[in-house]
Amino acid sequence: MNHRSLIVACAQLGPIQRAEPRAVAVARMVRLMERARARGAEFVAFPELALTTFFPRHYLERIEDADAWFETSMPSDETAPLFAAARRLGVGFHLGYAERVIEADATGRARPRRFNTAILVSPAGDILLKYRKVHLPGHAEYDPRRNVQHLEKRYFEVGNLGFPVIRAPMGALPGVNLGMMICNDRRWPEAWRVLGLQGVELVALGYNTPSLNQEAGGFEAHHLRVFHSHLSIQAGCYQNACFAVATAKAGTEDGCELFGHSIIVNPQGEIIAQAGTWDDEVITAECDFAMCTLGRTTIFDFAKHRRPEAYAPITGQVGAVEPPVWGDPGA
Ligand code: ING
Repeated sequence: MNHRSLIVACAQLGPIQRAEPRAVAVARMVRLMERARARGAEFVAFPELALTTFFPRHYLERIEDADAWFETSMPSDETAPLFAAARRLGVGFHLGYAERVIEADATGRARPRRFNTAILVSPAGDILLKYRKVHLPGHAEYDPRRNVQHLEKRYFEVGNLGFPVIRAPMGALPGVNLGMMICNDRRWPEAWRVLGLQGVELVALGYNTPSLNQEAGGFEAHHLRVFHSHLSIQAGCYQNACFAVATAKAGTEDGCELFGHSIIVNPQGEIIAQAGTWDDEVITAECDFAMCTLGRTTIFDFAKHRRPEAYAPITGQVGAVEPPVWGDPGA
């Protein structure tokens, strides 16, 4: 039986300091891609915002002053070495970066727009798919209560490309159903399900997640930070019968620690590879897409078992609405 399988890798990045030039980060990424290829990888996933430090932790009065952290073209002179390495090695890849474009908005007016973006790139260097982060955590204005700011809502617009899936050649396979999400998206089951409803087989996602809860909202035990990340990804894979390759940017940037623990997860929700360091590290695993078939032809046969007529609140509401109060008939 011809196995449809693909060897995938997480190219986990250690910290990128505020002053670190892109060329240094890209050189580190090329080395990771080479190490992944040496271990048989045919597809390599890099983290969210992989080219720079996680700059949304810095408050800048003028948004334009953050533009040095954005890419205005992809590829560019600084990222060209990564595309060249992919061609040389015959490896496809996933890359997260801050995107600044001149694009018409909903009113039809073209203006500068900034997104937290990720792309899937073929070994030949074609951009197969682009995604812009939908779930932007944190806040838009300076929050004096926080010991570290998380200003994604300040620097990025909500993604306007939905959660797309594309069937494209990868490795030795003529077609794999590939999708993406970014960091906080993984905590929202809706994101996974939209990909699942397009038959996604492999979800690539990168993340920059602080080890300590930055919100002053209350105590959260440290070990739960990683648990919640893994739980979200394992549940997403199990409930949509897909694989995920989830890659961290890790380590301490500007005094703020990000956790690593990149993982590759199968359609049973099992972690089949996990990073052990919080630095530049490659993990690999073989994804046999026959494993997707079991879930989507039994428990998660969406056509047979889903009942959208009962799901209206999921797209009809934004926040939760208080339930009716029970009245004791005996009172
Ligand atoms: N980072 C974090 C994430 O969702 C966060 C923000 C951490 C939100 C923990 C809630 C709880 O993994 C990014 N970049 O989204």
